[in-house]
Amino acid sequence: MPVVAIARRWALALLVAASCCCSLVLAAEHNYEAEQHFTLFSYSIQPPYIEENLQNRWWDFGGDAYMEVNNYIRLTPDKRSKNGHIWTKHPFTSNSWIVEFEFKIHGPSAGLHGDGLAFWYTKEKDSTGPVFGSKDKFDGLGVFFDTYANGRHHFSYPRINAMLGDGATEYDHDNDGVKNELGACEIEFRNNEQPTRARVRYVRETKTLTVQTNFYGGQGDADWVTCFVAENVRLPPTGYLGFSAHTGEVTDMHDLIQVKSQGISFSYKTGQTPPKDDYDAKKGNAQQQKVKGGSDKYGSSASSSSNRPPPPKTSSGGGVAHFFMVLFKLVLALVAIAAICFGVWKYAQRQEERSFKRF
Ligand SMILES: [Ca+2]
Repeated sequence: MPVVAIARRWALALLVAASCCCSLVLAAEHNYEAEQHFTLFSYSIQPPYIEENLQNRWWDFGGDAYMEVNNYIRLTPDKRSKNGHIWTKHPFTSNSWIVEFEFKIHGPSAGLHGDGLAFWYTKEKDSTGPVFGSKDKFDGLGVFFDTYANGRHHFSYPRINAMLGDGATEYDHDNDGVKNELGACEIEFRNNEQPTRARVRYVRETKTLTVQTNFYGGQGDADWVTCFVAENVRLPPTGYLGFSAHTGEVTDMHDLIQVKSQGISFSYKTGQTPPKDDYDAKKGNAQQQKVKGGSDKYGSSASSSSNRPPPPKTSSGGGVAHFFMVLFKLVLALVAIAAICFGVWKYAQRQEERSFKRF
């Protein structure tokens, strides 16, 4: 067989290998084939909010929160030093989930106003405290819709950011949580005519947290703007769902309009199984080691970090960043394969020229 024909076969084989590599890179991103969503009615709330007995069977209201039936749940009125919250009565047990909610933060002040509203997924609930009206040193996730800059920053407000609490680390109140933030974005969600919609999505299988907002009211993907995607986020296996808000010296009305929660289930590829979640086991070991070490109750920042899940990778606008990272890997693989093909082709060409010279 002529050398050129052999080279062509090699080049073809390498191209096939390249396309296989591309597929493997994409498949490695997930080990599931499809996802299904199902509504979790007992973790959702919408007008009129209460039943005939003037209670809600699934949610508890507390602090200064009150409701106007059919309109809103007002977590705080436009008055100083108020805080209010609502929490689910039962912990949320779905491994992976999406919580969509509508809220309005508004008030007459065009100058200073605050402080903001928080979304919670935590192991404990109902405790009033300094973090947007809820307790500090929380264990789980807080996503903050912050309207007042406590510190001085290069970015503007309103701003969304999030923190993964380990039950010991304090929220960085004076610096608006910047020290421990998972991700953030600056979005104008105050005094909008229409309620703002937000979506918090957690996929335990990939340990990915996504926060999005929607100002357009539509349900299409194009209507949702990604605030951030954080990877390697390890949440407690169960957590109460909650919302809280507070005012201090500055004020605003913080209204929650409705909450819709969905569970996510995955169909796995043949031979694939869901990854095991060892959140409590790992955390338990870390706590035992800490007790043996004789550190103080909350530990130093160093011991505290040993007790925490691994620090998540942050990517503001990470949906796009994640896409480009996959694209970059693919391009790199293709460039490598193309270089090998080019080398083989050049070699074959030289061999062919030599064989002509001989004759
Ligand atoms: Ca703040």
